[in-house]
Amino acid sequence: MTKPVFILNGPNLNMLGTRETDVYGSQTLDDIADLCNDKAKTLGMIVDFRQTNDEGELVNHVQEARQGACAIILNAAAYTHTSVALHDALRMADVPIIEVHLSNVYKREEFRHKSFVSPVAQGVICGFGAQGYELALDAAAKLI
Ligand code: CA2
Repeated sequence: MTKPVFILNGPNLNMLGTRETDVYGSQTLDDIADLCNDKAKTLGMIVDFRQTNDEGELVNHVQEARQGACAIILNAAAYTHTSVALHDALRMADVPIIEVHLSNVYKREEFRHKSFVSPVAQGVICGFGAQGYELALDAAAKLI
């Protein structure tokens, strides 16, 4: 059976659409999950869409992807900028990794310019809002 693409979302992304809509857009995370499922169908892919506020759980999801996924699309949110544990897990993942951010982190505070994900990612998509997830699925389809 074909393995799914894991789409992993980090802390506070469950709050999307409720505040800071000027930065992150008005779509909820459920809306983005629907968008990803629709896009995946057009590409003949299956998506396993997850969100956690817990760093350890995010690491567990990345470890699970090693056997259980064909690629990882990752918006690690704030853990992008802080997590060596996540970086180490991603180094071991052995599947293509595409980093996504809704906002253009390079137009924002300097602490958002550092990513522990980018050095182990195939590529980075940021600043295109929810569409970034669709672009990442296009990229994943080409990579696998
Ligand atoms: O732009 C992105 O996708 C980010 O990964 C979002 C993170 C931020 O820490 C990264 O620097 C860039 C924050 C996600 C928090 O989401 C919220 C949603 C609604 C209200 C408040 C925060």
